[in-house]
Amino acid sequence: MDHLSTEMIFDSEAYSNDFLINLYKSLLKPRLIEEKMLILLRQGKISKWFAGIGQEAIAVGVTSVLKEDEYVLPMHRNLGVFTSRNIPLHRLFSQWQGKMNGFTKGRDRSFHFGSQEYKIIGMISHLGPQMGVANGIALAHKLKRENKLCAVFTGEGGTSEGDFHEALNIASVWDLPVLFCIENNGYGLSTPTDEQYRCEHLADRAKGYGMESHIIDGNNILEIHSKLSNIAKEVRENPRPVLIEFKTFRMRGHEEASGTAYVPDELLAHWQQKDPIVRYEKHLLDCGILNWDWAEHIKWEIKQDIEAHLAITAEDDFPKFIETTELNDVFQSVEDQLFEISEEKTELRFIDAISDALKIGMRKFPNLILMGQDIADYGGVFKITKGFAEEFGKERVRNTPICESGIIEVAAGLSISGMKAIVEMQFADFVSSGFNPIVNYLAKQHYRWGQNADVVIRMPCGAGVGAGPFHSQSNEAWFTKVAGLKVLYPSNASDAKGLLLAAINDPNPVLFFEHKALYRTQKEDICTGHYITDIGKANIVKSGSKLTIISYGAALQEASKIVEEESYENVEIIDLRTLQPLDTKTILTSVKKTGKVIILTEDSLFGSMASEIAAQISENCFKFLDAPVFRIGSLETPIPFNSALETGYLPYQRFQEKIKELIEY
Ligand SMILES: Cc1ncc(C[n+]2csc(CCOP(=O)(O)OP(=O)(O)O)c2C)c(N)n1
Repeated sequence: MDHLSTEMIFDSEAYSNDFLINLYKSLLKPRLIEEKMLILLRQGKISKWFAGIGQEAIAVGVTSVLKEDEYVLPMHRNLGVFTSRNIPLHRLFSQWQGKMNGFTKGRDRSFHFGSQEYKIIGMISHLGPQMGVANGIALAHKLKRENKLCAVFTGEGGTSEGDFHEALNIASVWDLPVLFCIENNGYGLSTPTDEQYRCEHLADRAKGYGMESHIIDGNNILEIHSKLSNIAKEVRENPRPVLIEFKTFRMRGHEEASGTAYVPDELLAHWQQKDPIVRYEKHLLDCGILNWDWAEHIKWEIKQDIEAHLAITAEDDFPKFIETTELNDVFQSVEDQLFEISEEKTELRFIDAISDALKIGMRKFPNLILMGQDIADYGGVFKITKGFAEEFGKERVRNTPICESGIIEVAAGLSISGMKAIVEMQFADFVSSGFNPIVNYLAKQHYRWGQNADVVIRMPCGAGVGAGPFHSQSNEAWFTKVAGLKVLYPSNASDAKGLLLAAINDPNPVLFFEHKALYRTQKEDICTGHYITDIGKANIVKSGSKLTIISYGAALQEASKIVEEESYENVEIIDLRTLQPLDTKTILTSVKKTGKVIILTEDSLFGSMASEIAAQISENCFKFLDAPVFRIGSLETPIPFNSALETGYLPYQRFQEKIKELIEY
């Protein structure tokens, strides 16, 4: 059917009257709630509203073909998903008003929440990540042999984001059971479809990903239900992704305040005639399945229900600000694990220690999945996972396409499904292509709605190996300032193993920095078997009372070498090991004792860990200081390739000069 035709044919013969009436009720509910919300918006009782009026059939129709224990990942116009899952309305109202009985304790607005109870995983504002997260959930279904699928929504605007393309590609390569549902409603904010994409139908894109697709009239609830029921059944039996483009229209402004002045009147008038509820209601009336009095009664009942639930919400409390509660909810608490610490030791290089930790983690947690480029048979570019595919199988040791964002989103989805994930960045530099899901999805999830993100991201990083601007960065400070991420950066083989095992054990998102120059230069006798190095605890490598050196990673080793070579005595050296959460106590105690401090980082100085630590010392140790706080870092340039340039870029020459100056100060 031409999607601009107003003709709408309902084929209701296959359905019982009860089913058809229930579907009518399910369609009406979000419409009547929205009409009420528009009134509350004008009264200033809710702050924003993204209307889905005219698009209800899609959310209601998609949810109606899913089983109750199958996840659905809706967007900002999909109230029908929430009402179809029978969430008590007062909880939704509380959520929208920022009250305690919502789903986020007033921490996030509108539909930005998830609920394991109702198997709904709500969006983050950035739209696209939803699709990759759906892949993770679907992957968990596949790995657990559950014969389930999940459905995820996007607008046509969201399909222009890289996340869409990465998600479809991954889903196709991995045969993941996901229904990708595009609601093509004509406009992305004010942008019409011809400024958004150039293919005739978005469904046509599926071919490029080797995927099945369908175009469905998004305003015809029965067409949606009948076509999707069949597709869903087939996908459960034969897991694979399917792209569905629903043709529909956004009848109101992007959000209420923005209006529809840019939409031609005739277009609105045309789609008004295709209203999914009015047309379906007319069909039921024409067939004698419904009569006017009954229809009016149904509407009255729903309105009564809405009012009753609004009254409950009126009694609900707004959150009170309690600093410790806010801070404590950023991370899920970590359960202590009991290990049999082995007395036995064996010499391992830094790189082998990491490999050992990964292997132990994989053996201990059968629900742990490794993902990364070339990590399976090839063993990764540093060969850290060599032999893993044979021992653990390729379902758990997964080669990925080159799509950092999409894979980190998969990791988020696995965690939502109760699994654990480690993602290997081929080089830490490439994390910039996966930045959004780390800082906005993984980091904020526990604070927002109490769901942990059990993901470790391994980051082979660092300069000094002649690898130039894109294979050498020490980019830990990109992440240390994001609440909700733990950041680890070991300097030796023993800590590398213990911290990586701690990261695997920790149910929160952890960035694990591995300096490449340490891989084969650091080796020591370390405990065999399972042990943990506590996250958040610095290590005093050398005690002294004259001066404190604070560093981490490869820079720590360089600092120690210089102290030894120059025979500096009575110097205290602190290895931070964990950058976030920072062991401030150890730092301040040392500086109060020595009165002199120099902080060395391989990162360039501006906005670095060194700068943050210097600020904390100035604020807390002012009275104890006998000299200015010295910060030494790399130059404020990209990292050069040529070795003379790289040596000049790195901070060690300047460190040697500055430490002398500080000793003599
Ligand atoms: C990454 C990102 N860029 C921009 C925005 C601002 N924004 C929010 S919704 C929206 C339009 C989305 O259009 P579409 O995906 O078609 O969904 P619709 O609103 O039409 O349902 C825009 C531009 C955003 N939330 N996230």
